[in-house]
Amino acid sequence: MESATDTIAAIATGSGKAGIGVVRISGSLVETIATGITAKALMPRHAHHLSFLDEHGQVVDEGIVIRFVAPHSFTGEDVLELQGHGGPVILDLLLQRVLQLGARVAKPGEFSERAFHNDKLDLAQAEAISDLIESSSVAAARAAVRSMRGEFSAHIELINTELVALRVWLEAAMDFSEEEIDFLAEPQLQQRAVNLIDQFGLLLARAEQGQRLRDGFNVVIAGSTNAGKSSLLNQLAGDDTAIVTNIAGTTRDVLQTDITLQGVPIHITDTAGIRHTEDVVELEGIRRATKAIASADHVMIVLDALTPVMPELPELNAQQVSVVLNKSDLVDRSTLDTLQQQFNSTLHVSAKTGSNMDALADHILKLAGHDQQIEGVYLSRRRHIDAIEVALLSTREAFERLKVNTMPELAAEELRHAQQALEIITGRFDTEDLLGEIFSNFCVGK
Ligand SMILES: Nc1nc2c(ncn2[C@@H]2O[C@H](COP(=O)(O)OP(=O)(O)OP(=O)(O)O)[C@@H](O)[C@H]2O)c(=O)[nH]1
Ligand SMILES: [Mg+2]
Repeated sequence: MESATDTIAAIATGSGKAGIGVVRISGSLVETIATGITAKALMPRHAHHLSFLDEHGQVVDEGIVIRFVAPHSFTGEDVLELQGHGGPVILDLLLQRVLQLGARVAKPGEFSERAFHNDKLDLAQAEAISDLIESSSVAAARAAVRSMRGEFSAHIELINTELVALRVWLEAAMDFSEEEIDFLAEPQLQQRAVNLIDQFGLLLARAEQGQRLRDGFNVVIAGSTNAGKSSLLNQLAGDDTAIVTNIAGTTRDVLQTDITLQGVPIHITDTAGIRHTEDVVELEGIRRATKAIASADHVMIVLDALTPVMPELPELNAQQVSVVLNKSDLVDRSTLDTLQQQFNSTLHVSAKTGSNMDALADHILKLAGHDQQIEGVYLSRRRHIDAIEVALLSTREAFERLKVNTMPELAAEELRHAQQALEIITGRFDTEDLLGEIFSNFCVGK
């Protein structure tokens, strides 16, 4: 295993040509490398405009050099930033020179991983850096910044502090009391229990909203042939992604397109129309459609308002399905109303005229659980939500036990369990096996 103090280097700016490119170096050899490249003594945290020299003293490039001295740097180690010209060849030359002076190429996310190990940021903050770089909408970027700056972690910490305080109180009460105590009879404790569950609710709402902004929502459009599924996909995407014809059975492949609605990435999948057929290609299309339906977050069944036929779909629960009537331009209002009732349809649209598409977008956002009213969203990952849910469940369990006054030691244990679940998010507890997976998904130089 490499020592944590070996020196790593990477081109920290994106590939391709740009005005400026940065080579970043972190580790114990920073001072040697800085001297080797600039032949100057560098004042920490000062921008020096200098020549970058190769091993023969020839100028490779010139630019700004900044040296950070441990622990006052991003990684918490000695760090050097060489800001040269942003061409791939020149940056590679500079990197090679740095490697020659003893550094090795950094692995993806290794700078952030070092920052985590040196307590410069916790795991949720480190993940937020990667999510900020990857964010696909303004809303996602804003939420990522919030998490990166530690607001998500601070909220977790607030809850954790209360969990610890409750545990301490409980343990002390158990130790010092001879007779049975009615824990929740303590009015103050009852209020604290309510507040804590409220805080959990707020944390979960903000994190779930953030997870949607990060991971998006998968909608599969399904229905009988010719209902207008591909036309609807095209309307939503605003282009001609899918082939549309009046021949039933046009779509055979599963076709996915990504759109963004109010900052939420929506992955929309168009599928082959479902009907009885002998056509081998079409049958394969229907098999693929069925597979896509099974893995969807939501299945939007499209019905042709003129000839509505409910397709035969695999078993799905009611929350996962909604019915949209298409071709509203072909039937009158009262027919639409009747059909809406008959098929329990949420809304009607016309993929041809574009009528009611705003309502469809709202409908999808609602299905995705997007709530514009939620403020202070934290960009989060599935693992965060899972951990919060586990912690909330344990906390509820603890209060239930106290309510019926059985085995307060088990309630204390539940609270400890809740605390540990939350600490997995910030990386304070038992995350060794997670770290490799998390940091390897970062880009190089971060
Ligand atoms: N009048 C009208 N025609 C529509 C509307 N939506 C789709 N169509 C027409 O209906 C026909 C079928 O449309 P598609 O989008 O290919 O239907 P589909 O459900 O994808 O069909 P398959 O891929 O065969 O399952 C085409 O001729 C479309 O132009 C609509 O809202 N109004
Ligand atoms: Mg189609």
